[in-house]
Amino acid sequence: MDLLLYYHPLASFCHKVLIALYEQGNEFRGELVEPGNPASREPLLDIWPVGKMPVLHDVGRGVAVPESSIIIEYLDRHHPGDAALVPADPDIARETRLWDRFFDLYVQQPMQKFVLDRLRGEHERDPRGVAEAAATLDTAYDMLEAQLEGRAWAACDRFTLADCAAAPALFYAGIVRPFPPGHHNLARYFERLMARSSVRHTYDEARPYFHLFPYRDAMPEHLLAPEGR
Ligand SMILES: N[C@@H](CCC(=O)N[C@@H](CS)C(=O)NCC(=O)O)C(=O)O
Repeated sequence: MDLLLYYHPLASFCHKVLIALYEQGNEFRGELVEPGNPASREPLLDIWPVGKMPVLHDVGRGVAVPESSIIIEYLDRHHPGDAALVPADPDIARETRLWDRFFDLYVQQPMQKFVLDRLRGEHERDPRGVAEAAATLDTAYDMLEAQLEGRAWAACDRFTLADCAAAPALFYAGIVRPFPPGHHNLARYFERLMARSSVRHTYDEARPYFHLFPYRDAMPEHLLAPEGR
């Protein structure tokens, strides 16, 4: 198997790349990195000492690629599927990259603030930082409600890198900070994402690990046990 992915099945930035791999139909081998198991982290740290997942190792080409967006761009170029996840048109590609950045920086990162804060001891918590993260998410939800007016997907008329970033960002963000009730475009977009087969596959694999998620108590039933399965 030429493609190895250092990952954890519960990690949202890993979900982003898994969704891309499933969209493209790429075969790969997952190398499990467990945060509490230093030995499992060593190969990842050798490649990328900051220790963040995911990292892709393309054994055939002898290339290691960190950072989820860069990995997806790399796969698009060297192991593409039928439809490019970064469209060829330069203006549409720019929009795609913009919304990819948006989901990583203004949805995933504030969501991570909530999650990491809950993992800390009582005396190490940062209520002000969490309140700032909540305000960022509220602004992001408002911006998305406007952006998604009359659109099926985040950046253009088809599924792209931006939607790979959106699915895991909104999956966990919607649990720690539920979408406002009147945000129907956002709610319908999230439903469309969750119905996509690459996304369903990713969460079917993550589901056995949900008990490790510190907001497990706040997860809605339909995410824990989707209808019909
Ligand atoms: N900018 C990075 C962010 C990656 C990231 O934050 N990964 C988290 C998992 S979702 C991680 O590795 N956490 C473990 C750690 O920080 O030790 C990307 O896009 O890949």
